[in-house]
Amino acid sequence: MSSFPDVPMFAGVNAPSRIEADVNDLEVSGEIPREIDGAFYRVAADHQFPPRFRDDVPFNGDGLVSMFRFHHGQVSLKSRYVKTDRFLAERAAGRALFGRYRNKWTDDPQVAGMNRNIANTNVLIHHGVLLALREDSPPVALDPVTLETLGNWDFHGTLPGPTCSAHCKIDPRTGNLVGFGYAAKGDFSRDVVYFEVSPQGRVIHSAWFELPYFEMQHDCGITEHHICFPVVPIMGAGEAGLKAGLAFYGWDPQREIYLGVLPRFGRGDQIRWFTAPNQFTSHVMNAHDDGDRVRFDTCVAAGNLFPFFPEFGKPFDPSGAAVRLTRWSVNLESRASGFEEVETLSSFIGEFPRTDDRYQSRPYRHGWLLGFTGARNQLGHVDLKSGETEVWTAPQTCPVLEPCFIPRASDAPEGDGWIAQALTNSETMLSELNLFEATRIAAGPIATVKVPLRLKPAYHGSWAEAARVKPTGLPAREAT
Ligand code: V55
Ligand code: FE
Repeated sequence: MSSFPDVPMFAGVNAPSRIEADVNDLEVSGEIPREIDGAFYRVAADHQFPPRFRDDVPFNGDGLVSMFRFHHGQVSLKSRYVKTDRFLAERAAGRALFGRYRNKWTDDPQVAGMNRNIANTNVLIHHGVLLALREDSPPVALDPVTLETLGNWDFHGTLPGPTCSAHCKIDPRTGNLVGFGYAAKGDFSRDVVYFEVSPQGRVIHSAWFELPYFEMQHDCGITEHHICFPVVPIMGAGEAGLKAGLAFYGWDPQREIYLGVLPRFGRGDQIRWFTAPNQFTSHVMNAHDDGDRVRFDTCVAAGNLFPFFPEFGKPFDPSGAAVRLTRWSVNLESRASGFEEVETLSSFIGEFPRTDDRYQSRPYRHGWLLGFTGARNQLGHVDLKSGETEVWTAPQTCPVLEPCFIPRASDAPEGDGWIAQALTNSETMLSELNLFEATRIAAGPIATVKVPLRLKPAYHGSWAEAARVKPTGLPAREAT
């Protein structure tokens, strides 16, 4: 093995970890409530091999899934790489074969035409399989107990396009997985296909439409009756740009933005586009119907939050990076082309928004976010009823990671439960999982699970109660 390049993306708490671990009964300070029974899954981009290009973006690391399994007041840790086609090809070769982020022209010719998926952005259970998701590819299925890779997953042959968003939602009323794929007729195509996957794991409805322009369609919001698509100008380089060495995406600080609202189970030509001046959003907290209005809650900044996707040909401009939870309201009855109302819901500067996911698509009261200022060592809890935001500040100057809500019981009221939240302690360089009373985070963690290794910072994850942490019975893919 050669060494990883000496660049910030692989330095300090971001250094590669690459560890597939099985640690039974982790050490805990404080007490894990005995009622917590289930698994917190998360996925990090953790390069198996040094990249072929030292200036590549962090999104291009191999998906490494970890599971914190809670049972009877104890916690164990398991972590496994997603054994994608790409991971297995590189393992067999003993080196990186695939080149830059979403740029097949920078690959070793021996992998031409091969699936480039690295399954590194989100993990969630649906229809009894743990789906490792990445927006440029179909899902990869893992066993929820062993984390062994079962293979590429196309919902029993019903996935309508070549891609599936990492931010599929689970509708708490129906149990459907509500998803979409963009770049659905090839990279840089404006085509999107929205789909609903039943609890039986098959696509039961799909609808195609075109974006106003090609951009990174990273997330969506669902209401009971609509699916909403925020369109902001994280523009594509195009094939010629990729061949000329540009990054896949670049920010446009001028272009207008849109919110697309499509009736669920509707046709693509029923999408309604509302527009607003240039601004940035990436991750969606929640959305809900309110009579003729759709309320769409997302983290909004004046400018770009992706330092590695600056305006093409220019250095990153951090001046518009203050990001706040914001409600966009649109009126489906009016013929107006703009947003009806824009409301900042909290002054807390935060991203990676999460809810009590039993309240996705519904009116809701509680949300949690990560602090998104310099040190990134804060967690915020927004109470939309009282209008207050409480904040917990980590003792170390280290990036905290996306919070995840664990309900106290399946029928507990909204917000009654805990927040699980991982970080890497920058003094010990070991990771920890903190557990908070979800609506009393300022009081600090009630328990800290000590991880005897350093986990690479994850992107996204989810909670599954014990009844869903079951083996699939499907055979695992052979590792080479
Ligand atoms: C994001 C993450 C990705 C990606 C595109 O957080 C967008 C946003 C981890 O990969 O490919
Ligand atoms: Fe994301």
